[in-house]
Amino acid sequence: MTQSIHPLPGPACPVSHVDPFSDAFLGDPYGFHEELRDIAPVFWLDRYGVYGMARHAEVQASLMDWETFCSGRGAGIEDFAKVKSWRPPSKLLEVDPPIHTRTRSVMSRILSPAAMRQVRETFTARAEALAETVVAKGEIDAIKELAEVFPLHVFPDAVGLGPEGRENLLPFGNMVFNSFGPPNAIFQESVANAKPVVQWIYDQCSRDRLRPGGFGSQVWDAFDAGEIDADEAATLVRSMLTAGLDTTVNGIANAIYAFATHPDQWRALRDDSALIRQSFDEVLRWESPVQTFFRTTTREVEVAGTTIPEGQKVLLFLGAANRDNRKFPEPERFDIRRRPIGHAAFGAGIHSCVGQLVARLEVELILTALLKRVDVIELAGEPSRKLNNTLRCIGSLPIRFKALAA
Ligand code: OVM
Repeated sequence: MTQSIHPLPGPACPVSHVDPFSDAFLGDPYGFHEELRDIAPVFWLDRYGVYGMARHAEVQASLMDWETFCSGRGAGIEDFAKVKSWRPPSKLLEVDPPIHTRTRSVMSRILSPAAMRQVRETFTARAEALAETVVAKGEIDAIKELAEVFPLHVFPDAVGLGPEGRENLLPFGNMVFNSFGPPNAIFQESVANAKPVVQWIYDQCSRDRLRPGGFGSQVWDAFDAGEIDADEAATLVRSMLTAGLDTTVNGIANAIYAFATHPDQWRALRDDSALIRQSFDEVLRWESPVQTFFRTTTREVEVAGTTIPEGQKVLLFLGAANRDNRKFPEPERFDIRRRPIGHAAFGAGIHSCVGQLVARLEVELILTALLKRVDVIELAGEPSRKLNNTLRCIGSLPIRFKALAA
């Protein structure tokens, strides 16, 4: 029994005792998601004293209503109005307009379609070379040898980092994504020995470390132009280094996992490569790399009949919204012909993923390069999970490629 009607004067909605940051939940969230969606449009998670929403309609509506469901009090479980953040808050993820409007416009210009056209050739060459290597090997761990390798090669180069120290990027992202949840063992483990990692990340954000012309250097150009101050510039570079790696690693990993476990879908992609791009949206819907984010209410608000007071943390289950059968028929089915318009994997509204064109480009190029060479992708062993308070991660993914006849 995980559900009861809370006695007054508690929250005016059903209560769940589920812990969305427990090993059991994070290891296999989908049964819990169904339970949470079915409780009510809005529920109270008494383990943490926060509200939650897991149906697509309410998650989407809350993401769109940034004036009521703000980000400036943190996108994690902690309310910045009550406790100081462990790191200086993001100038992008954890701010509201008008600051957000300014920083966001700088970032979306740097990560625009025109910018993608500039990096496309380099990214393509690397995707092709990597596909050549892994298909020749035949059997690989698709995490260590593919999903981590590609973003860690192309993205830091595009940002303009030097060659040293890149091994700090994934541990840092892993830690930040854990920090949006409670300080549980998963989080504690990821912050152990973090000091040098954090220091390295902060060092890379200063102008003199960044190759002229790269994405990072272009952030500093916006400082020169007077659009942002120096603190904002450094922190926006930090956003790129935080949000740009672990997310795309798991996006690629989840794509490989989806196709390896659905051979008919790989065949469908081989038959019609025009489906490549939309197939990534289906991967994102089916296994969303970013599973949850918090918002904080700026006023009393009524949602689907429940009154939520001002100053409440609300946990939005993006991954659960993406498997809501009220929105997506047969949501458990991975089907690349589905057009999952309106999935919440990149969020929605003013905070929707500003780096999504990079993610889309990376996955498109990897799938294209593999598609040219691979007849069948299959599991070569049991994948293992890596638990993270926010991200849906795969720890190891043994994969066998059967090459196309030359
Ligand atoms: C940031 C940031 C960090 C993590 C995630 C994210 C998904 C942004 O520092 O701006 O967006």
